[in-house]
Amino acid sequence: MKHLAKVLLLSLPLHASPSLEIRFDAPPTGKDKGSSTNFMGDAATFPSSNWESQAQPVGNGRIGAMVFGNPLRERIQFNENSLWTGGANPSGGYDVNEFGSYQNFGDVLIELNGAETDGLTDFSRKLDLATGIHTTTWKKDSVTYTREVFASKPDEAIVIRLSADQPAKITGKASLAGAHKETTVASENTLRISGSLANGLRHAAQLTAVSEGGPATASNDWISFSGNAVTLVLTAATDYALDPNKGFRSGKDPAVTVADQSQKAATQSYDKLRTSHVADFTGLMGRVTLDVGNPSDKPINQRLEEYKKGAADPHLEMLMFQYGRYLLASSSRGFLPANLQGLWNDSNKPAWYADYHTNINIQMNYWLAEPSNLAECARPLFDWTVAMIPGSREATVKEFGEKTRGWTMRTSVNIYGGNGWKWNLPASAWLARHFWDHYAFTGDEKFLRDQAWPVLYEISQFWLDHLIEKDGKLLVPQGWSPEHGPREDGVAHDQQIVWDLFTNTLDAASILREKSATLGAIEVARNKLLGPKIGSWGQIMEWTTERPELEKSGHRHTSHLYALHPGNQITLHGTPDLAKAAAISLESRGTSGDSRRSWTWPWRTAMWARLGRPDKAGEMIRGLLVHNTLPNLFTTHPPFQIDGNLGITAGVCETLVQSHAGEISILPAVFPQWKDGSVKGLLARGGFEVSATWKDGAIQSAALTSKLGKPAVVRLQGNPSSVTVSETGGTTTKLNAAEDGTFRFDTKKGTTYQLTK
Ligand code: FUC
Repeated sequence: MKHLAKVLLLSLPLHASPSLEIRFDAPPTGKDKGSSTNFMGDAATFPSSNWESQAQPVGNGRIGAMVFGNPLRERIQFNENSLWTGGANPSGGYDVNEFGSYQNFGDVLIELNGAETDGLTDFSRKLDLATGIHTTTWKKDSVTYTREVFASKPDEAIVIRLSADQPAKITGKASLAGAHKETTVASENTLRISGSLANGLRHAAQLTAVSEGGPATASNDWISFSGNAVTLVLTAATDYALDPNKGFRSGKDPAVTVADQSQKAATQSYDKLRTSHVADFTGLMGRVTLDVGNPSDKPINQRLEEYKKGAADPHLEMLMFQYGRYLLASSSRGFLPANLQGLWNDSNKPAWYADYHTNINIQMNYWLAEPSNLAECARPLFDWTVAMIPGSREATVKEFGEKTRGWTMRTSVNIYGGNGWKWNLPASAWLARHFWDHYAFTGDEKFLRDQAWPVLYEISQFWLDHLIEKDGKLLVPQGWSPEHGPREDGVAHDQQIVWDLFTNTLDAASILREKSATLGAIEVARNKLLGPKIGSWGQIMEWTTERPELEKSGHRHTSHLYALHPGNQITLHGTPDLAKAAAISLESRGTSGDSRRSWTWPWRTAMWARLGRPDKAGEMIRGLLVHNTLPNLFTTHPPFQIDGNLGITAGVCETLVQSHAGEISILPAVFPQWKDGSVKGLLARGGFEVSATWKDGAIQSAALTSKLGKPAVVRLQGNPSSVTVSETGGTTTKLNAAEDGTFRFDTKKGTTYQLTK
């Protein structure tokens, strides 16, 4: 017992949970680039400064807003993630009218107390990632004012609250302006907009003001209010349904939907709305704690500037990790998945239409979901993929002939089953990995049978029919190492993805006890696939022919290393020669030019982590912050692209816990700049929750909670020869490492095991 107490003590975090606030101490600066918001009437006097780099996002997975944090003339730009033009796009082109584009919804503008900024002091605006609440505060004439904004999932509304620390100080007005020239209709304390897009998609939004200690009255484009405090409830919806059988329409009038939602939310007290939201949001964010030291007291823009000049700021890197979790939890919950901008978009023609890109971006958006303990946030990816199958199948059959089995996708996909731009043949197989991984992490056999299996099996059939044989090997024909080099047979990227698909399908079949001639054929084909090849300068060959001028060109994609990450055909301990070659290839891409993109650094963070190179992984997160991060910590391609934010969280997960190689590797590549730290709540395949502490970069303790009762195979940083395993409320055992350096022990469901050297 005494021993156990000591072990538990060691496993506690070094500090209390670190702050997760992203704080500025000045209102937004700079000018917007390309915003399509149509400010209306006298709203033109409102500042619209730097949407992509200064405003801060809140979201409930379906509706979201960018909060600028201007004290007296505030702009809150909002979105709903199904507000899309376009449709089935039968031509397969990438024309904005046919393929469509994600749209801006509109703005809420708020003017307070005559908007006289003279004498305003003590300003701050901050987003708290722990609670999902944005707060702006300032002082004027000895009164402290506070504005809070959050997007509530339980109440399906964006809630804005203005209050002061003295009575009768809140006087102002608010407007609701749509981005599609909607007319605002005012009645009582409410403003309404509604309309339909060229494709017939209907949309509506409603803003209701509840004032305390005074009236709130709407007329023309504004609601005027005065009193002690005011709560503004914003609801927004479309008549989209994520269901091809319904023609992607719900049949419900969105004006009725938003009125109902508004009625439900606006009749509750602000405290109640806030309490439900905080309980819901902390339920997600609170699952993982990462502590690498306390923050400096400086505002975020200054910290980032100093970091870019070379200052160390482990807490800033930790914030990037939690920001990715925050952004997924805010953009992907039970409806459409996170698009190229998550769900935040101020333009009616955003870059790449803010669509779903299938050759890295949508996949990277979801790498973090399982390991960073947000499995339910992956649900929208599965639902969207399944809903896109009929449209994608039709496009696939049109391209490959009537007899085609299975389906795949082009590079761009919308929300109506519409595929656009060039074919990306391994797209569907890459998405299938996510279905498999959800099972691998959760052990959910029902999901494996009902949802993952049909996807894996059908896409495997597509590939059985499409491989060609050359010199006794099976090759993917006419592939492309995205978006690099020529189309030809046997491109490494495609070979590796098809290997991954076949392997996962066979593993799924054995769990589900499926047997068939097709499965036999898949096994034969998998074993005949041309595998990764090492080239003349020690690299993984990207094509079957060497093309050093391309391989060393610094291209952004690292597609030929799919087998290293997210795949697992190449592993550090399982295939050391290929791992060495992968390191040479990765190094040869360099870190300048095209290698500096939102999503390049996260992928390379994950890859270096899998290669057991904390030094290199640490350089990658630094590169992301130095070259591709904006002051509000959005990552930029440019422009803003969310894959970098969501991806870096996955990259960090790989430095702390890996589970892709049949073992749980704990602290395999902790950034050297994170000297002392602790992590709690990451997930590993096989149903384990993992925590660990380290000091001077060296592991101190680790803990594993077994959710499924499966045997544990654990590798600890530094490969100690023995370890003490203490079962909570049970026995303590000393274990010696197996020949491969791992520790193996049986676990009981729901039990925690403390590991100490
Ligand atoms: C892929 C990438 C680009 C960009 C675009 C949205 O095509 O090659 O870099 O991220 O998606």
